[in-house]
Amino acid sequence: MRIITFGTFDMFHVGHLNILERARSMGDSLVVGVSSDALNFAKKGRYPICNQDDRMRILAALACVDKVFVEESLEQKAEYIQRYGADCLVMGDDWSGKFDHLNTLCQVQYLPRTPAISTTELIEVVRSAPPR
Ligand code: C2G
Repeated sequence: MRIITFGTFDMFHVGHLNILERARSMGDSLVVGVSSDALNFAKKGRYPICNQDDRMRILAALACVDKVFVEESLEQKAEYIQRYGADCLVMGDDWSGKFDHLNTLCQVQYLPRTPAISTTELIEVVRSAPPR
């Protein structure tokens, strides 16, 4: 069973690792679509802290990840699922219901997010740290 998931994975943290390890444990291989810098800019009006090449290198180095590719558009998930022969799409439950229409192509599973950690909070913590 081949699992596919998508994300930005900026400032890689344990919430990211948890969902990737859980996704991998649901099948035999895990393919990860990493959202491009341009996609992030279009969606959030800012670039990620870490660029897409670095984000992809970090993901590719993980034992639970078998393949990494660039996600150029949020609307191309059906194409990516078919291109990589995925049997199951896994996303965190902040995306709950958003990809249900893809269940004609593969299973769609939403896993609970890891509480109390996010890239946004990490950026806030670093920003508000007093100067040494
Ligand atoms: N995540 C999690 N727990 C957290 C933070 C994130 O389980 N505390 C999960 C998210 O639910 C997501 C994955 O980690 O499934 C990647 O999160 P982000 O980098 O925030 O990805 P996002 O910008 O939501 O994805 O097609 C989706 C796009 O690529 C954007």
